Amino acid sequence: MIGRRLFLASTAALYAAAPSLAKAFTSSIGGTREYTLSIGEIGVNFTGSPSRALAVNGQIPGPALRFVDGEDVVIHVTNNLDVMSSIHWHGLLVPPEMDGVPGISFDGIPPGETFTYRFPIRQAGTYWYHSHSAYQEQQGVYGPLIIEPRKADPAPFDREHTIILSDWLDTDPADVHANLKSMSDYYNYAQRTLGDFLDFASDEGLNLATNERLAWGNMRMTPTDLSDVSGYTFLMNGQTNDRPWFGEISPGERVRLRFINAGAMSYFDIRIPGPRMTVVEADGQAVRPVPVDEFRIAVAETYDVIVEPQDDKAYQIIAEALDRSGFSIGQLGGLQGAPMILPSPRPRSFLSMDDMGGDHGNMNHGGMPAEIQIDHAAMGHSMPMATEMDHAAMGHASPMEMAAPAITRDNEHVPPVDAPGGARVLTYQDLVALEPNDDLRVPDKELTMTLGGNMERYIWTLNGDKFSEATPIYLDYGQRVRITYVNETMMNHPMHLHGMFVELENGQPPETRPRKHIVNVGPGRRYSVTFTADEAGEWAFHCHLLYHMASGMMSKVVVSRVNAELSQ
Ligand SMILES: *[C@@H]1O[C@H](CO)[C@@H](O)[C@H](O)[C@H]1NC(C)=O
Ligand SMILES: CC(=O)N[C@H]1CO[C@H](CO)[C@@H](O)[C@@H]1O
Ligand SMILES: [Cu+2]
Repeated sequence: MIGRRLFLASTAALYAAAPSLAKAFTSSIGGTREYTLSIGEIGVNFTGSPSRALAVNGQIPGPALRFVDGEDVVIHVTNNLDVMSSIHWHGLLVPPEMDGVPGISFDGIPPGETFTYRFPIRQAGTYWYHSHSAYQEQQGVYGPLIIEPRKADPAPFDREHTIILSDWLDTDPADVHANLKSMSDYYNYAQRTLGDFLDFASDEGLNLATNERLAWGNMRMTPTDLSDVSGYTFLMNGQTNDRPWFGEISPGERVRLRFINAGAMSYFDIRIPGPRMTVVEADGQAVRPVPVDEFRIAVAETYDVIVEPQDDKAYQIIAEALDRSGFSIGQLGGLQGAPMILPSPRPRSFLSMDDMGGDHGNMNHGGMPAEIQIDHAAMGHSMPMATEMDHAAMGHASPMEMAAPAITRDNEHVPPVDAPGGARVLTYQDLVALEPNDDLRVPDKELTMTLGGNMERYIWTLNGDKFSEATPIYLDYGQRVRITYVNETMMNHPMHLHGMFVELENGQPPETRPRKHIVNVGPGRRYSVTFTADEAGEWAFHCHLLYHMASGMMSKVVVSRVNAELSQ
């Protein structure tokens, strides 16, 4: 067993373990690893009707790029489109001019031209890359990027698979965005009105306070606004459920699964009925192992888990969209193509005011998270469809499937719950950095970022401004900074600061706060992060929901050794 573990015995063994990289791999000479990528258009058929997509080296996802910590990187990216393009290395610590954001890092890659990225690798873990131009990420320009540590991996494994999830629409994303702007609930198929919700709440005896009703009204949103774009086909490693992705394993192996959410707008709840998953890495950073039955992956996050399936059979990897509009299914082990029973959708959850942080205890009866409770209520009364589906599930799903209860809730500031059925769901509070943080200074600069929006007009803002109108945020080099996100909307926003990791204030002592590149800020919540502004340059700072970013939810952070006074 030990002999087969990928302890980084040699880079040759490492690269042999990932066959798909042959295509992009050029050479590694004297500690420099070189890749050649090209962005072009391809034909696809994800939905049963042919459509056009954009791809890296002719494939979706693009080729897996693999590096070893400490290597120098040279990546030539050729743009074969007739519009500007770019590649951003998501989660990588790079010089600002190599970060790949047009208008901030560089001018972009013009049609027919090649841009060569050069930077040293100074980290390890699971990351990814994607276009930062227009809607190209939604159209297929993304791929995994894996960096092996120089020393033994803190979470050793016998075999690994990278699982990159994404969401696909045949509709041109520019049309999707135009539709969102003209009628924001166009894509919200399960639309309910505020009135419906209040009727439902009163039928259920939920005692909504007057100010709570006002809050719903002020947000101009309905309780089912879980996601604003729906109708997606979900992909796992570029494959649909008709021909699910297959990962080979042998019973008893320690298998590392590197999950990447490359979706433009979709969050997924991930479970593997059978073996318990142990989370060992979040956003590329090693964490103290956390055993879970399920975890939610926000847009652009990555999580590595270890599973040790004991039986020689087919296991299902189930990634269920947060809005319950569909799944992406994969197969782990067994005979490839073994017939699978598809899971039944779990009930859609209402957003409750409890999800919005703050003390709304009057909705919480019986000590259960309110959302779960509302789910049960919904199954009984006002969601006959869901009830039917659930009875169907009870009748036909495999015992494994039944083991996973319908639990949906936000992933922060909620105590870890052993949900009905004993399922354990990962929360941000469970994340503990394996390597201690070295800067323990108290922040000397405090920023509040208000996440705002108007769903009726589909405008999304940071501190009330659209990107085009926003003043950059100026930080002193070396400064300790706290950002408090205040979410005044009913949507999740996966906030992404380029260039630096931030430490989540998740209840851990400062030394062991987890470092992340994405911070999911739940509907109506407040969440603080701390970081050291130790990467000089101009950095993009935005919500990673593609249509939110494209609608203005973006800003620029400037870290410099001078000019701290400009920030006021
Ligand atoms: C697209 O896929 C569907 C279903 O798999 C198939 O019936 C159809 O022929 C395909 N179309 C093309 C043009 O390949
Ligand atoms: C809609 C809503 O509840 N928004 C809240 C967001 O968070 C801030 C600060 O906690 C509250 O003041 C808002 O009311
Ligand atoms: Cu957003």
